[in-house]
Amino acid sequence: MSETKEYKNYINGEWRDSKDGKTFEDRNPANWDDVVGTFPLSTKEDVEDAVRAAKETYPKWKKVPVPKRAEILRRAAEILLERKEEISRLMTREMGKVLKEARGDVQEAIDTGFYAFGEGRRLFSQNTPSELPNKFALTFRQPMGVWAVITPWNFPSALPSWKIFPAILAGNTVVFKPPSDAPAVAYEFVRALVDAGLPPGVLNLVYGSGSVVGEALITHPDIVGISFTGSSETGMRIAEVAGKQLKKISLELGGKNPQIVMWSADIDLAVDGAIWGAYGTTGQRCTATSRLILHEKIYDEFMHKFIERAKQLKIGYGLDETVEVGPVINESQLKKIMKYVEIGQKEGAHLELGGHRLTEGEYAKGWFFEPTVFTGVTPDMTIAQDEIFGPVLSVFKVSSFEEAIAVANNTRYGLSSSIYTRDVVEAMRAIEELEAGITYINAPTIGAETHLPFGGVKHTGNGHREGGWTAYEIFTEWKTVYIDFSGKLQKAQIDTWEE
Ligand code: UN1
Repeated sequence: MSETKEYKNYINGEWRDSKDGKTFEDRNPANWDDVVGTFPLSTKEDVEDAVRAAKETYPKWKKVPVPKRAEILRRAAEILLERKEEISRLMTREMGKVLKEARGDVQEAIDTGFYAFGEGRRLFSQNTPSELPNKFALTFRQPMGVWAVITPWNFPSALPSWKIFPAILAGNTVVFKPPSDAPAVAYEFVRALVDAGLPPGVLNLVYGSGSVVGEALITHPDIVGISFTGSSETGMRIAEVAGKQLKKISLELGGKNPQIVMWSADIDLAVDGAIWGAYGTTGQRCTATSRLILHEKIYDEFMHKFIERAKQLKIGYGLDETVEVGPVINESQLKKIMKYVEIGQKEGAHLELGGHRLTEGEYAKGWFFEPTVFTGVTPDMTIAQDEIFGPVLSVFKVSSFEEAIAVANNTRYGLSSSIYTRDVVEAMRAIEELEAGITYINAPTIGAETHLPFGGVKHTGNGHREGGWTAYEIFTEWKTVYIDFSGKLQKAQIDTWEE
């Protein structure tokens, strides 16, 4: 066990306690006796202060040339790189993902920072011909104002980076509400930007509950846009508020991601992919594989190999480098997973592996749950439809490619998807027919790279894509400019061109 640190909000360039001095604790999910830190339980007034600071800073920040803003982000990414090991260890301690994955999470933020640096000298816009002579028609991107950024605990450094780097590079200012289950890494992320020389007020950090801080933020009249990753319920609440106030929103919500394995697939490769996709990050990714769709011809061979592998997964505290599956995030999430296991059994699915909480020995003080497999799942079952966000996999048996695609698409979500096949026609058809924002061929549903669009169709999102160049679409608005140098009144759509 290591030290417990006292953390503060960051508002207008100052580290501050909450207005009424209240705090909350962040505990290690692998050992609840280990208190990582205490954090301000902020009030509505703290949110007011943060939004005011961001609003006052906005006119100055948007005047800073984009390549100059970008230099600060490059320094922040360099600082994250220097501190990568320390932040990764803190991440494992506060939210349980195994160290190797924690390092990947910090690397995602570093990559996103360097991408943002490059984008600072790009941020391309268009120049297009006018229908009239002696007239230019062109566009450029403008920032929008103060954005609220609300992130989940499962990617404590990657997800803030996906939102905050593009938002501030584009010239917006930000109020950031981090998750209460991974607040210390959020502090490290903000500290990297502060140490890189980000001016006061550009990024403000307010800790606290969703019901107080989150609600005050999303309803604040000076917030122009809300970027959110998390549950569909909260996403719907944000969309409702934004609808009434005409705020811009970018929502990244649930997933129920399928991996299809066809009979021509390399079975060992597909087993590797499914193990990593289903149990990496203890199944707590938006992109986690939660449905496995197996062709009947390879079903027995695949399942035999898969169960053998799943049984051997080493569960424990992720700072031990040999551990492969960490704890789930907290008690309420553990209870939710247990509830779904109960529902699965009641609805007639067969519990093939796992299904229990681990409570003995090294697991006594943590939220550990066995890697779990349900077979005989049909698309109408609750466990086939709801996002469980834990190490629970539902397996379907199908007899054709068409049936595999139909089962895969039978969900309200559409984030990631995968197919293992050596048949090029099946691969090409899957690319076209799978209803998802991301499709992997012969690779698992997890593993998105930061410079490509990331997001989903149907109830997973609202049409935006984070990552790469598309993130900049979210945080900017187009200005269209017409420059007429003909010296006379020219009427579009009416005047015809004559020499
Ligand atoms: C998420 O779960 O919200 O592709 C993000 C992946 C990661 C990102 C996941 N690079 O699984």
